[in-house]
Amino acid sequence: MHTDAAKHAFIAFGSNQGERIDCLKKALKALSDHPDLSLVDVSAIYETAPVGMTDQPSFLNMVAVFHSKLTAEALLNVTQSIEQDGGRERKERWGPRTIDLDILRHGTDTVDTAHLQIPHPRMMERAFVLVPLLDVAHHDPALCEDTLHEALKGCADRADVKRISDGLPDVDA
Ligand code: PH2
Ligand code: MG
Ligand code: MG
Repeated sequence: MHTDAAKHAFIAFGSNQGERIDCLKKALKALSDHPDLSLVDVSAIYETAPVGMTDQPSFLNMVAVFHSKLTAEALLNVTQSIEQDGGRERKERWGPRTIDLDILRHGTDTVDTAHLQIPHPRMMERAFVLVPLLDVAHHDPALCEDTLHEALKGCADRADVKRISDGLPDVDA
């Protein structure tokens, strides 16, 4: 299902299994190729220490912004099918994964159902989300960068987020 007014969709990417860069690339391309999504910008890529379940490999994290003509629910279906195509197996909550795609924001939508919460309920508590989000936050005037910086000060993982590359510009690769 799709609507005509495009919204800014902010999607957080995470990978800590397999060829992590390739997993990010493949998911970015799949989202960009969707007829109702168009890529606006990507953050840099960050290597981050695992949060929550700490006994697992380090992650690569980034955030991408799209113009979305989908509904939030339809976007969730798209991200979940890309996660499945990326070989993700849901074994344990917060465990290792080839690709995790989390919808952070979708325009000014608020959604609170059993399987989808937007804005993402934990986004302000995690430096591995906030640091890449700050790279692209200027695309949405409703996202206040001062608020993000303030939230970042309270994140226990803020020292464990290291910029490793300027992003994945070559979506067609
Ligand atoms: N995702 C999680 C749990 N912990 N830690 C890091 N560093 N990066 C993640 O993307 C991540 C995590 C659950 O989705
Ligand atoms: Mg996640
Ligand atoms: Mg997820």
